[in-house]
Amino acid sequence: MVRKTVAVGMVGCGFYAQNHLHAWADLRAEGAMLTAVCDRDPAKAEAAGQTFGVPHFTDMSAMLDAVKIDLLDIATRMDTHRELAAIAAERGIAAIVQKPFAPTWEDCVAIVEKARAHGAWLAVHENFRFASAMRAVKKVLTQGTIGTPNWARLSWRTGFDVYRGQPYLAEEEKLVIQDVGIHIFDLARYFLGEVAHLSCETQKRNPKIRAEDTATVMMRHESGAVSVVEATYAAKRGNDPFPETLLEIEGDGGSLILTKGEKMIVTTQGLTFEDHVGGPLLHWTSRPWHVSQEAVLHTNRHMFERFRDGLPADTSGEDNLRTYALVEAAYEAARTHAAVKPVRWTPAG
Ligand code: NAD
Ligand code: 89Y
Repeated sequence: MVRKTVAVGMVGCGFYAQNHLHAWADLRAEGAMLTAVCDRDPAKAEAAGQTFGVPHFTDMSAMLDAVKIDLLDIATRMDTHRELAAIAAERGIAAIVQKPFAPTWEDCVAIVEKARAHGAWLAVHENFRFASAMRAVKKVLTQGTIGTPNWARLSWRTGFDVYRGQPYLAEEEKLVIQDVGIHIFDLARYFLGEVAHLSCETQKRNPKIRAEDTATVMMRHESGAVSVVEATYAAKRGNDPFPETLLEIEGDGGSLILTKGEKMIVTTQGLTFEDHVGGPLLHWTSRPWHVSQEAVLHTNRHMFERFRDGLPADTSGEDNLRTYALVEAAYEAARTHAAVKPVRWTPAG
C-alpha cells in the first residue's frame, strides 16, 4: 500500500530541537519529510537548514507562506506556544507542541480551544511515555502479569547539571513540577489511570535556583491505586540515574521494578524475571541523554503516523490538559497543604 507523505516544518532549532531534527531525518524513509526549519535566531536557523538540507527561515509565518507544510513541530519554549499554535490553527495546519504545553492553564485551554475551533489537529510532544522502557512496562501491565496495579512510586531524583544545557531553568518561576514533574505525572496517568486527588510538598534545596527544585506528591487514582511521584534536581547521589525515571509498581498479582540502566524486574506467581528494556544507542544519541533522545524518535513516529492516518495522538492537546491539570493541582496543594482534586476541562457547547 502506498501511504501519503507528510511535509514537516520545524519551529525552534535550539537545544532540545536537535533531537527532533535528527528524529525527523530518520523518519524520512517512512514518509515524514522534514521540509523547512525556522528559528528566530538566524544562526540557529541557518545551522539547522544546512545540516538537514532544507530551507531555513527566521519567521514561522514567512515559512508557511513560502513552503507547504502539513505538520508543524513547535519546539520553542513554552512562552511562545500559544502564539505559534494559534498561527498554525488559523491556517488549519496541524501542530505538535513541546512540553510544557504553556506557562498557565488558561494558555493551555486557549491553545486547545483554538485548534478545535479551526478543526486543526493538535498534539503535545510528551515523550517520556514513548521511551522503549516505558512501552515495555506498559506492555507488562496490559498483559496483566502483575495483576491490577494498586501502588506505585515514580521517581525522578537527580543532581545532573540540567542548568548547563537549559540555563533558563534556573530563572523559571515554577521549576521541577512544571519542567519534569509534568512528564512523571503523565507516566502515572499512563500506568495507573486518572487521578482523583493529590497532595504535594515542595522544597527549594539549591539556594541558587529561583523556584522549587524538589516535589513529593501523593496521589489517589480513580482506580483506587495510590502513587507517589518524586521529582528533584537537588539529589546528591552516586550512580546518578539522569535522565531515567525509576519505577516501583505493585499489583495484586506481583510487582514491577525499573532500576537504573533500564533493567526491569518483574515478579509474578512467586517467580522473578529480569530484562533490559532500554532502546539501543542511535547514530545521533549519546549517554546519558540517549534515554530521552530515543523517546523523541518514537514520539515523532507516533505523531506522524497518527496525523497521517487522521487519528488523534495518544498525547493530544486534550489528553495533555489532564496531565497539565496535575501540575496545577500540585502547585495548589503545595500552597495550601491540602489535598486537591485536579480540574477537568470539557469542551464548550
Ligand atoms: P532553547 O532556548 O534552547 O531553544 C528554543 C529555541 O526557540 C531558540 O533557539 C529560540 O531562538 C527559538 N524561538 C523562540 N521563539 C521563537 C519563535 N517565535 N519563532 C521561531 N523560533 C523561536 O530551549 P530548549 O531547551 O530547546 O527547550 C525548548 C522546549 O523543549 C521547552 O519547552 C523545553 O521544556 C522542552 N524540552 C523538552 C525535553 C523533553 O524531554 N521532552 C527536554 C528538554 C527540553
Ligand atoms: O527539561 C527536562 C525535560 O523535559 O526532560 C529532561 C529535562 O531536559 C531536564 O530535566
